[in-house]
Amino acid sequence: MTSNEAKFREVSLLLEGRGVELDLHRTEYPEIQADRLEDVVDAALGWLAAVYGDELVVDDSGLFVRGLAGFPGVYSSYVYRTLGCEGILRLLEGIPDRGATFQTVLGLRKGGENHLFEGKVEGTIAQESRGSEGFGFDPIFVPEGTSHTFAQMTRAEKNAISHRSRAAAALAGHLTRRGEAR
Ligand code: ITT
Repeated sequence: MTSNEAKFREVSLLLEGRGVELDLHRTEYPEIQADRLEDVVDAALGWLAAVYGDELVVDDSGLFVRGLAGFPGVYSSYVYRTLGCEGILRLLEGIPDRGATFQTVLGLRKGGENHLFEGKVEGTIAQESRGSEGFGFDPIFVPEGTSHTFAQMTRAEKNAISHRSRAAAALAGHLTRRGEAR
């Protein structure tokens, strides 16, 4: 479903409880340039269906920082690899609005159709990196209602409130309505 093992563990843990089993595929696929994760996922499902056939889940996520006009957004993967968490902290120096949204779009390909499920969590960018759990931008993202970063939480604590778990819940709800999950 993704080449990122940490994302895979988060989503599969959530779906296992609903009787849905996922396998991890490490595949490179072309990502289209678009402003919205939904468009990136929709195109990815088309590519991947040609390789893997009909039953697929794809995860694409991004961190949208308000004071940076939504950057890194759909470019989060590239920006994480190049600038990292420290780069985002540097870009925000002197910018008072540290509000940010984490978004996940899960794409399901089934019956020859694409279905998209979205999850968001609002929060702020911390003043400095904190914690060593999780992955990616977790050390600098403080979800609303807590003072801890995602990287200072256990996987279960992050899963209880995360963008990815909200998207996974929407996907599971869809499968349940179709009688394909508990
Ligand atoms: P795949 O494309 O193979 O799924 P990726 O790691 O590049 O793997 P994304 O494009 O979805 O995944 O993620 C964009 C970036 O955002 C990436 O660098 C992640 O580290 C980061 N990211 C995604 N979800 C995150 C989360 O829950 N917590 C922290 N960082 C996250």
